[in-house]
Parts: sequence; structure tokens; C-alpha cells
Amino acid sequence: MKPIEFEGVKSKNTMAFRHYNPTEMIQGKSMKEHLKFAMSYWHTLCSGLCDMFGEGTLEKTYGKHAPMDIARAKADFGFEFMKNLKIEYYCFHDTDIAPKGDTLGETLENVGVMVEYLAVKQKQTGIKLLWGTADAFSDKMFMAGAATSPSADIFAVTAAKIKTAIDATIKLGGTGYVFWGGREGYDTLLNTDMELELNNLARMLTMARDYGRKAGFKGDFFIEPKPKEPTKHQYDFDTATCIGFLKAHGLDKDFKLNIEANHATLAGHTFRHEIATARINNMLGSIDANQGDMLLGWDTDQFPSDIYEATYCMLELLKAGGLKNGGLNFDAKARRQSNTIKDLYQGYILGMDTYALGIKIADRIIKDGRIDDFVANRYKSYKSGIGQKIVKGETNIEELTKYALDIKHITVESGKQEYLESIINQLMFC
Ligand code: XLS
Ligand code: CA
Ligand code: CA
Repeated sequence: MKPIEFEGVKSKNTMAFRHYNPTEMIQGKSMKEHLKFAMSYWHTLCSGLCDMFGEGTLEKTYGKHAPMDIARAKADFGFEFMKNLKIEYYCFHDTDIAPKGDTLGETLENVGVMVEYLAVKQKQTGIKLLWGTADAFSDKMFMAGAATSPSADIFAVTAAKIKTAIDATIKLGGTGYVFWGGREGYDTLLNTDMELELNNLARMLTMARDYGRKAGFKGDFFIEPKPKEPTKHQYDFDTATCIGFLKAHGLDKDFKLNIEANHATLAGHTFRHEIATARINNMLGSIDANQGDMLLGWDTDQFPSDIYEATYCMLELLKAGGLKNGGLNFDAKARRQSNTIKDLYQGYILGMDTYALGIKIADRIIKDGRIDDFVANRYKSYKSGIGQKIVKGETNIEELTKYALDIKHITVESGKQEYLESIINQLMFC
């Protein structure tokens, strides 16, 4: 496969970027600095596109047979793929990079061997690790959870896997370490001690944080919310739930959120809502850029093509001043019927162009100023007088009652949703 180049909006070549121009400057930073695209090892290099009704449709053994040979060939393909797509970061689970051994010890050793291999590949290409994580959900021992398993032995195995994955992340210079809840949740409260499980989850996160800091990890720990699937109820339901949990356990200084678009919609929120919730709490960490299918209602992990969603995401990111230790990881896979390597390239090109166009439109919206001006003006009553006293905490309920009784006339102004939506469309399609 040839390197993918930027050809501009006039190009009809679907194997070229029309919007993603890595060095193009937006608000004082290059596109590649803003977007920090990352490849997901699991979907891109491991998934053979099977679904729960049938086998995979795309071979991912890379012409090899022995498990460690496959692991190395997978890495070789992955680094070539990222280089061709101008992607500078990647993300992995321990189980994506190295095969399972006969014992836990052997499995962890395999991870160590592959970390050495990846370190060399990173040096050769300049490609960096965005975040690492441990898979504590796919093995059958995790059927009832990992840190929230009813078995203390399984809790211990989880700790060993997390320790190894943190070590791998540090060794490879990753700036983030992700906890996606996996099977941390329940299918029925009839068999669940929710109080113990939640406290154990906090204990595991605390131990991991303490170990990571002791071992020299300077990046951010990320929690990735998801409301359901595989369990009926996942404890890390949505951003607000996670923030409350992290604050309750004194973890909010070390942890931020890794927000996935598909998980936001599963939780009944917009993607923007989840990002905004993290942003206003100073806990926006990283993004898993994908999208779901609203009619299917499960985690379909599709490549993002929705320009509105991408635009709103980028608006929030620009307002947040960017992602420090995070980036935009394509937690996305091609559809089962898109069973060629070319489809995989086209999926990434689609996703990267969607976000590149999204940031260009977000910049236009900010520069246009009408939306921001409208919102600022809508809340102007808090800028002076009694409103200012409210936000400064300089009044009380008695004074407010007295003030309210003296009001002669109240105006309730239009929220102008349609006007605002027209402005968005004007700027989107100009
Ligand atoms: C699964 C999650 C997972 C995390 C990493 O739904 O999206 O892939 O991103 O464990
Ligand atoms: Ca994800
Ligand atoms: Ca997902």
C-alpha cells in the first residue's frame, strides 16, 4: 500500500486525504498537534471481523503460524499501516500485542518480549504510544468481573495484569493508562454485593495509581465510561457517574476521562454532552473516536463519518484548550462485509477526514462568534447586580426573597434554537 497523501477538497480519490493536512495551522497549532490520531491495536490488527453469529471475514494471521511470530508480524503490519496513514500514536491492550501463555507467568513474559519489540519499532519510525491498558474481561475467569469479581484470586490476577500493562506503558513512553470497566458491573443484583464490588473497584484503581506513580508514570490515568455491554449495568455508566466515583475516592487528581462516542450514545447522551461534562470538571483526558448505529443500539464501533458530531467534539476540545496527554484513538472497525485491507485504510481515511473537517468547521464557528455571543448574552443577568452577587456567593435566600418581591416585570427571552441551528448549517455548508 502506498502512503496516503493530502490532495485537498477537489480530489475524488478515496485513498487520499481531502481535509487532513497535518501541517495546516488552526488557532495557532497544526492539525496533527490538535488531533493526535491514534490506531487501536485490537480492532485494526487483531479483529478478524467476526460477530456473534459468524466467523471472521478477514484473515489477521499475517501469513504466520506460531503465536509469537504472528504477534511480531502484526506489529510490523501495524507500524507500516500507521506510517502510510501519517498516524503518530497507537493504543493497545496487553492481549493485543502478545499471545496468551500456558500460565499467567508465561502470558506476562510474552508481553515483556513484545514490549521490547515495540520499543524498537517506535525508535525506527518515531511513532509513539498514546495509552496502554490491560484486558481484564475476555478470559472466561473474568465472567463476573475483574476488580469486581466475587473471587479474591481473580482480583489478584487482575492486579498482576494491570501492573504489567502499566510497566509496558511506562517503558514505551505512553502518556495515558486506560481503565475501561470491561465486565465491572452486574447482570442481576440477586447475586451481587454492589457495595463490596464498588469499594474493590476503588481499591484497585488506588493501588494502580500508587504503583504507577511509584514506578515513575507521569501521564494521566483514564477511566472510559460505558453504561452497558457486556454486563447489563456497568459501574462506569457515564462521565458524570465516573466523576462522582473518582471524587468520592480521592482519585480525581490522577484520573481523567477517556470518552467514546459510541458509549455516550449508549448511555442516552450526546457525545458532546459527555465531553462537555468532562471539560467543565477539568477532567477531559482523551477521545475514542468512533460512532454507533442508532437503530442497532449496541456498541458497533464504526468509523466516524458524522460531521456534526465531529464538529461539536472539536468545539469542546478547542474550548478545553486541547488534549494534553490524550489524543483521538479510532476505537473503530470496518464492517464485517468490508473485508479487505483497503477497506481498513478507507475507514481510517474517512475517520481522519471527518475530524479534520470537524475542526475546520469548529474554528469557523468560533471565529464567526454568533453562537458564543448569543450564549454570553443569554446569561448577561449574572454579570451585574443580583446575578453577579449569586455567582460570587455574596447573597442568601432571604435577600433573594426580598429582591424577588420587588421585581415589577420579568421577561423570558427566546432560546432561539432554530436560529442557532441555521447558523451551524450556514457555517457547515459554505
Ligand atoms: C469496549 C471499549 C474498549 C476500551 C479499551 O467497549 O471501547 O475497547 O476502549 O479497553
Ligand atoms: Ca473504547
Ligand atoms: Ca466501543
